[in-house]
This record gives sequence, structure tokens and C-alpha cells, in this order.
Amino acid sequence: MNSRNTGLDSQLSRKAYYDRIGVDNMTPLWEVLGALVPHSPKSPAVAHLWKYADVRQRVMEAGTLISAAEAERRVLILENPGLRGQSCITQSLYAGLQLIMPGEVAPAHRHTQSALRLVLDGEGAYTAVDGERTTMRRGDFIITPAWTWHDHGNPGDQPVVWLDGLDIPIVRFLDAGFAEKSDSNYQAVVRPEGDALARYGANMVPVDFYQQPAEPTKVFVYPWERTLASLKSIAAGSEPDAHFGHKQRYVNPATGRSPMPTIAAFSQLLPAGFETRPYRCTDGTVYVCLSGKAEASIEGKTVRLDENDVMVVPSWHSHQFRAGPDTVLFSYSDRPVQQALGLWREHRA
Ligand code: GTQ
Repeated sequence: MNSRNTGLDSQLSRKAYYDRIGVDNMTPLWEVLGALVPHSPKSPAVAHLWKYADVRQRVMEAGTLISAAEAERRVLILENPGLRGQSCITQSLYAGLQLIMPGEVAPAHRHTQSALRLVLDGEGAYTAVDGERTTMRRGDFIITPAWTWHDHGNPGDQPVVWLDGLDIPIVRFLDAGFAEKSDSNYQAVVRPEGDALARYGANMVPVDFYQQPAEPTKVFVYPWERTLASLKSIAAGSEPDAHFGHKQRYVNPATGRSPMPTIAAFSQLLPAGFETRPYRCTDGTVYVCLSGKAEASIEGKTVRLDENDVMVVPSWHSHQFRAGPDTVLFSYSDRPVQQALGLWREHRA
């Protein structure tokens, strides 16, 4: 009998063989080759939308169950339905909704994971990064680069909620995670508010300041006010791009690269009624609707985005938007990692 036939006998003898080699921690490539080297990305992540109107109450409830100090960070992780139990929204990125109640502090710590915050709800909290506080205002994009000390506090009188985006899965994949807690809850404030923006974020840097390409920016807050003003000016004077509307990427102004080496962030304005053409890219992306309303179609399935809704579009999923009124979307992804490795692809239909 031909030992390479595909009949039942050979199936059984192969299975027995796999069992034998399994004892030595070996397994045959040919059974998994197609999955390991796919023709195109086949993400286990799925598209998903978290309606803020629905999840806000869940987040607020956490405020009655545990304090920020006890939790260290009081966050509800947004888990991709295709990746439950893995604390991630895409294979490479984490997302969570963090709540800080009036009078609370989320104590100072630092870690090798890089974090971004997008302020969604409430006023009066601050984040401190490397000795400088910034008041969190809705729409502000704030970063805490790897190994920078950071604490969050809320001296105001409203609960404050923001979206956390971190590269936790990337650092976990690389087994490169370190973290430490500070001896004191608050880090000492050593610079006045606005110092980093004045020094590094006004199209100038200190005369002797130079950075390597992979270094994160010292500009740790990109105020919504400035983002919105710039998008509006651009939109007032030009036609939107067919795939992106008016889309800008946040940069480290000293290098032109992404604000942090592992995470890219973007803001885009879609003029009222504008429909983008279908687009896909290999960086699974988290979108947040900051203002306006839009319909999003992902691989043909349409959902409605309202303010503060969070949506994930996995790698290589075709998506397009249709704006109701003028709409601003924030988004983040692992694009700089893929670009550094020569892996990033996009397709503009
Ligand atoms: O604010 O430092 O959502 O360390 C997850 C891990 C937030 C933070 C998260 C963190 C933080």
C-alpha cells in the first residue's frame, strides 16, 4: 500500500505518528502551514462597537465597588469578542475605560508599556507625566511613554472617564515588561502646567535637544482645542481625501515619527454627508467618535457611531464611513511597529 495515500489507514497512521512525536514536543508543519503563512491576514479579532451610552453605566458602577487607590487603576478593559480573556482589543493593542472619581488619586507608577489617554467624559482631572501635570479636557490626547512616572488625580467635582490605549500585548509578546510603584502616591510637580507644550510643541525645541528616531516625544499632551482648530482650518480650505476625509497623524515634532514608538494616533474630520471609499490596512485600528455622528461599514456590516463610541476594526478589514454632521474620529494602531518591520500594507479601493 502506498504510504502516502490519503485513505483512512494513512490518516490513522499519521495521527499515531503525531502522537508519538508529540511526546518529544514536536508537531508537523504541514497540518498548520496554511494557518501559519496565510494568503492574507486572517485575524482572530473581530470588528466590534462599544456604545458609550450603554457602557458608561457599567464604568460608573465600578466607582461604587472599588477605589482608584485600591484598584491602582480602575479600568474596564475593552476585550475584543474574538480574543476574550487576553486583555486586548486587537492582537497587539489594549484598550480600557478608566474612571477617576472626585478626590481620588491613581497612584504614581511606571512601566515599560507605553500608554495613551483620550479624554471622554467629565472635567477636572489631571494626569502627571514626569513631573508635570496636565488638566484633562475632553478630546485631549495625552501620552505616557514607556518608563515615565505617571499618576492621575481628580481634584474636581465630577467623575472623569478616559480611554486608555496601551501596547500591553506587544510588550507581553516580547516578554519585556517591567513595572514599579512609586513610594508616594503623587509625583512631585517640578514644572508648571504647559511647560512641555511650550518647550517642545511650538515648532521649536531647546537648542541642544536632539532625539533618536525611536524616542517618544516630550510633548505629552495634544490639546483637543488645537487638534480641532487645525482640522477645521484644513477642511475649510481643501477637498477631503476620498479614503480619509481630512486625516492627520499625531507626531513627535522633533522626529516626525509617531509620538511613541509602538503606537500611532490619528484625528480625522469627515465633512457633513461625506462618504469615504472602502479602505483596509494591516494595522488593526481602534476608532473613537469625538464629535458628530457617522455610519461605519466594516466588511459590509453597518453600525452607527455616536460621541464617545469606541470601535475596533481588525487587520485587513475593509471599512468606510459616512458622516452625518461634521464628524471627528480619533484612532490609534500599531502602524509604526509594522512600518519599522517592513510589514505594513494598505489597500485603497
Ligand atoms: O493608567 O497607568 O488601562 O498602567 C492599564 C495599565 C492604565 C495607567 C491601564 C496602566 C494604566
